[in-house]
Amino acid sequence: MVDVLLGLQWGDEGKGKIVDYFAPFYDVIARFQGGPNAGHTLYVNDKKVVLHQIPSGIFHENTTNLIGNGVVLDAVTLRRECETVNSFGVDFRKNLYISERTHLILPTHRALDKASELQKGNEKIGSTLKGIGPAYMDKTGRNGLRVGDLLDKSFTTQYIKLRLKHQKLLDSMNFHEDISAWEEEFFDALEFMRQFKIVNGEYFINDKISQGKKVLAEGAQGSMLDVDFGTFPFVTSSNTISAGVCTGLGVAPQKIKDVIGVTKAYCTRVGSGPFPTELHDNMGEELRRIGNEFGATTGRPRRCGWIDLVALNFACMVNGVTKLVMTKADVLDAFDELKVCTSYVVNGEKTNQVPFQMTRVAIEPEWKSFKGWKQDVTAMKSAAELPGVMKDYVSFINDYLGVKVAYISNGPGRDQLIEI
Ligand code: 2SA
Ligand code: MG
Repeated sequence: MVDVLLGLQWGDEGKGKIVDYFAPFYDVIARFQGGPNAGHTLYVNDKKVVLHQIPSGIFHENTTNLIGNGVVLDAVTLRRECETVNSFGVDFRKNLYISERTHLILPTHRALDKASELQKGNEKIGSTLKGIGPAYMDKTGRNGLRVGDLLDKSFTTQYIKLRLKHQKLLDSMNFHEDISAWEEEFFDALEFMRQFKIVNGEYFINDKISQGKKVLAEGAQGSMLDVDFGTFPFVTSSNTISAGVCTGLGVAPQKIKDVIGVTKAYCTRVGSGPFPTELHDNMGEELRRIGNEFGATTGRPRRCGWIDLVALNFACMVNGVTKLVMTKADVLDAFDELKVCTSYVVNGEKTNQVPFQMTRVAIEPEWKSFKGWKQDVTAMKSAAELPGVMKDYVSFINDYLGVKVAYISNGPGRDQLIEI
């Protein structure tokens, strides 16, 4: 069977730590979408590591890691990550597999990403500029190159053809950048990739499932960044929700059992786009400071606000969430008052639904207030120790969503996770 672990907000829910915690209970960890735009932070021997493309099970000796077909892969970033993993004494060659159907991000995809954002000006998406959008465009536009193509002698010809096409596009956008250094690094990295186990991912994973192995599909970004269900156009270019597991790995829906949804105890967003519960005051700054809310890939300050139950409820619905994990609860330790958004007033009308577009309407959140617990929870080990006020906060969220918070994370460490 396959369980899914994914983010329910705009990414950065702390998925990396949670996957790392659950990894020993699974035989295979698989990434099904996204690419180097992701930043999953783990602590290994108390040292911080940020993974972008390698599944978060890599530091567990007996875990197989698969980069699925739904991912867009940057060979240069992958190579760097492999070197990082190596520096921890882990041989990435042993447990890392890549689907031959995985699309490659080319140097010109990165250039196109930049050009597109420049062209958008004030309306820019706030992309991580890793070439994600253009690479997925070439996939759906039926032009992209895949990892399996590397093994074909026509690869370089195909590459040159596609680069030429991109170059014309860049010229028409009046965007000029010398990509020769990038290209050199790219070709070196492709050579490096030859030592990987490139597999037919869909047979690989289905064989594992038939053998009774347990698979965890590791989501990247968050549900509100899903290309179909997120705050379009301020989204990423993949299906981040649980449905993406089927297309991104080649597993049938009946094979999916638990969908573990991760949410922060509050809410953040990096990049542009609607964020109804964003705080523009001191409170928002306090959340950023205490929660250390800066992008793991780009270092950008994250926008901060209170938890949004309207959006979370929507995310639970489209994902079929069976269990919730609440992260960074300790960040709220010092606050006198906490708020949760229980409905929106959209153009004067109250609703509990996420509107189809959120940029051309005025959205006012309606709040329920809670007293803060004003207690350091970071050393607590069991549900019984948690402050009563925190239990009230969580139980309100459980009732609203109709799904239970099964774990609360009370710090960045591996051992700071309390089962409820
Ligand atoms: P892209 O790069 O084209 O997919 O960007 C499109 C939008 O998706 C957002 N996005 C993210 N949001 C949160 N976290 C992400 N990963 C990194 C992290 C981001 C970072 O873990 O911190 O370091 O800045 C991620 N990746 C993409 C992005 O902000 C755009 O709004
Ligand atoms: Mg992240």
